[in-house]
Amino acid sequence: MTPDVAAAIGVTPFANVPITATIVVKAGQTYDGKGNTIIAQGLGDGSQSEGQKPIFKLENGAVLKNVKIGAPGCDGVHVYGNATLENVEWLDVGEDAMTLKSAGTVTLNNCIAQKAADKVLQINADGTININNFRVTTFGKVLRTNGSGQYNVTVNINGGTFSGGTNIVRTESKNLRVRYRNITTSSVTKLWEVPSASQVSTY
Ligand code: ADA
Ligand code: CA
Ligand code: CA
Ligand code: CA
Repeated sequence: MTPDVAAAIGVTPFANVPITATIVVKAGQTYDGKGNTIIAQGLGDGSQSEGQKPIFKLENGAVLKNVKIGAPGCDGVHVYGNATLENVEWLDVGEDAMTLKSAGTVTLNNCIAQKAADKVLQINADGTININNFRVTTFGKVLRTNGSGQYNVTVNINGGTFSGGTNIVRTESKNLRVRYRNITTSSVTKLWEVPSASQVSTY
């Protein structure tokens, strides 16, 4: 909708919001993007090079909602501790979409991620990742723990559509558990790339 049409019918149009620095959501605070699209400048090119800056940094207990992250996706959303991401859409995932940087519980509700050259959720700490109704199209791994790290991770997936990718979960950790239900997949090479099949169950 163009701004003039929006004004004529009395609604606020969605907008592109340019940023030149990471948006920090302080501990316990909520950032409501109101459906707008963040366009980063100077934080990275959205390629697979490491060291790009995040679009959002979520401190412990932060909530990020109703926001689209446009290209370049840079290093996505960094989470320190607990966080909730709700109705967040990555239009073109950059190096990765979300990274758990320090131990916590992260809940993703009704999120969408598209065009991830490799990883979507990068897990670099112990944690619980609750994934509720996640739609991911074109990816390498939806969730990947860092390297050979033996992170203690619980992944609960309740509802999801995953299409065009290699794995939903790839880990080297024997201390990761996945529970899932209500998922639809198409063109995913191997759903669970984990040390032992016993780490994965439905519920
Ligand atoms: C790669 C890299 C790690 C870390 C990770 C990430 O796996 O080897 O050191 O940077 O990406 O968090 O994107
Ligand atoms: Ca990486
Ligand atoms: Ca991409
Ligand atoms: Ca990264």
